[in-house]
Amino acid sequence: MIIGTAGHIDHGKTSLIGRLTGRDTDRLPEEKRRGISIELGYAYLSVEGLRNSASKRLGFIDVPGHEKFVHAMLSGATGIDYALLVIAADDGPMPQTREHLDILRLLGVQQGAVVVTKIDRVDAAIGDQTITAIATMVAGQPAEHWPLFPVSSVTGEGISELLEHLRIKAFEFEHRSTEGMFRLAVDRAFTLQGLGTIVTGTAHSGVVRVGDTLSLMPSGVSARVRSIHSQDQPAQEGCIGERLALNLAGISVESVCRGEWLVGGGLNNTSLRFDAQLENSSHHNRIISQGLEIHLHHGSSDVIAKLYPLERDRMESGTSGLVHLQLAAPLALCKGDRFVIRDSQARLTLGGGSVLDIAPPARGRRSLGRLTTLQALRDLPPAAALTQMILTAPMSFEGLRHGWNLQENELGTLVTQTGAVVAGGVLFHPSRWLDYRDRILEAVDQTHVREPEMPGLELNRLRRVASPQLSQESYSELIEALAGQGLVIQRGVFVGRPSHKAELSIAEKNLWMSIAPLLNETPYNPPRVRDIASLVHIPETEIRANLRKVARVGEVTLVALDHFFLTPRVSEMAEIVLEIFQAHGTVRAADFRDRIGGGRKVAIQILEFFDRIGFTRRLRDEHLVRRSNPYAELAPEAQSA
Ligand SMILES: Nc1nc2c(ncn2[C@@H]2O[C@H](COP(=O)(O)OP(=O)(O)OP(=O)(O)O)[C@@H](O)[C@H]2O)c(=O)[nH]1
Ligand SMILES: [Mg+2]
Repeated sequence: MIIGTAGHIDHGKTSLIGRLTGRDTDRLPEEKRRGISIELGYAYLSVEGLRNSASKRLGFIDVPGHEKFVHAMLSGATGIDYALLVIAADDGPMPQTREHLDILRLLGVQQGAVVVTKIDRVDAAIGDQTITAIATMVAGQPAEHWPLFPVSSVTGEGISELLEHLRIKAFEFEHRSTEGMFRLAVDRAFTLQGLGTIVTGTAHSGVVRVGDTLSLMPSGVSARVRSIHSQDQPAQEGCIGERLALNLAGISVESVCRGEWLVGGGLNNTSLRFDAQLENSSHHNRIISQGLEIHLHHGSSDVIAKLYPLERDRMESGTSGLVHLQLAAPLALCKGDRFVIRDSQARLTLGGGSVLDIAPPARGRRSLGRLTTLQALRDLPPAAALTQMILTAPMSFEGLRHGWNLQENELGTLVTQTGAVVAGGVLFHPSRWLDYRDRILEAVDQTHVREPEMPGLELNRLRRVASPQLSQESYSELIEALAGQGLVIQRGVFVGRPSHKAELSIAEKNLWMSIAPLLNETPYNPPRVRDIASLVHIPETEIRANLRKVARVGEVTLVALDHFFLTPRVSEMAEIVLEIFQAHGTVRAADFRDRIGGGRKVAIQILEFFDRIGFTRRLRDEHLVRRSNPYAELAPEAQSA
């Protein structure tokens, strides 16, 4: 359990920790000289369990109370389990008492105790006044239910009662779930002789073990865990709710900064913008308008950000709502993370909130669908929220894993609960998936009516027509799924309906067998229907009918009017086009003709065919290979639109 202090300057936080743990956490000469805390202080204490149960380690984080060091208090207070709100009996609640209390609430710290210090300095009447003032201050807040301990760090009065209370709390304390990948908010990095780089911080999720590889976020530098101190004692592993010191191999102390995160499991969750639920604190009467610049405190970091209320144009003080934030520097964020905002001069705590989505869409941020999604993310349990989210837009598996910090098995369970269709690493709402399916089938059916001699619609043209928003991978999986269900069939680079198929009779097959060698003789300029008719002495209409049927089977392709090519030869010509494109960055009819022989007119007709099926696109007199094209496996590197 990690216990953090909070409270106004000089109210006795450091003295209290000293009295509880025997350790003076003000280490800096400047702290000694000025008699105030500047940096965070850390101390630990073992407490014995009842009967034979093992002892537990309490970790204390002592924060400075000075108004100039609220940023330090903020980085110390994120991730604590239990707060000690320290108030001097002679002073009563002061500005930073209120501000720290506010911060604790905004960071979601639910548990704690109020400690009234310096009782040796006041008489009973003053003590009572202070207690009344405290009661007024905490009314309506989580702290309203916290126990109160009057103590003196000078005489020791009340200290043992407080200690006993913390001991009981430590054993009652429900260990937070170790779900998710390991995340530690870095607060210090230093070197130890003979050991190398040591990084300390509070673990916010998951478990880390000796030998694990962690990455530093947002920089992405990776390091191996050589050894672990958990709550100041050697350990094989460390987990959420513990103060950890990690000895890291493969990373220099200079490359680690306070405010960064050490994460496990390849978690990659940095973002420059996110959507959140925000509370605009009622204390300062500040209105949050579009684009308001603020300091954003998240974990142990502090970045400049701009705020954009989403539901209204302005957020009055004392209200809560959905907001979009744009950051001046990337942060490693996860859904559910708490943050606090302060004004641009870093003088006032304006409010705080929790992260809902670390990858908001570029457009339609304030659309009804989007707001409904954000409300679901805020109000509903994970599976229901995710279902709503993918109803508005498909979501990538990886985006979900990183944005929500989920381990593989957690991800699997969640996705199963939503009933989402997973294709190409993307989650689709089942009803959206059916929409895509219907659009594809409709486009294929229409093509069969319009162009009965074609085996179907070229793969990528179909994508552009029916489902342009789908990624290539998701689309391929969708086509595969439809093929698996017998709803479509792939014939070469064409997608058609299985029913759109001609059965060749014996006589038709025989005729085709006699035509095929003719087409193969001059493969890149085969005879047209009329030429074939005169070569084999069979009426033109019969030859045309035969080749149309063969085209439906996919063995020939109708490239131009009455001009059928053997399908494998068309693929070869596509390859030639691609070679020219890769060599020259463009394809001209003359170059293509030089490669395939024959006349210029035929070369142009073939290139026009490639334009039509979506392999190339025309730009004035030239042709460019499309990036996603039916022969894409030939051209993973092809550049073009
Ligand atoms: N008489 C008396 N003096 C106390 C008590 N607790 C703290 N003090 C004195 O109050 C002064 C401030 O105490 P600190 O513990 O440094 O206060 P702090 O809250 O840590 O101050 P910052 O870290 O600067 O915010 C010191 O001179 C302490 O000796 C107490 O219970 N009784
Ligand atoms: Mg102090």
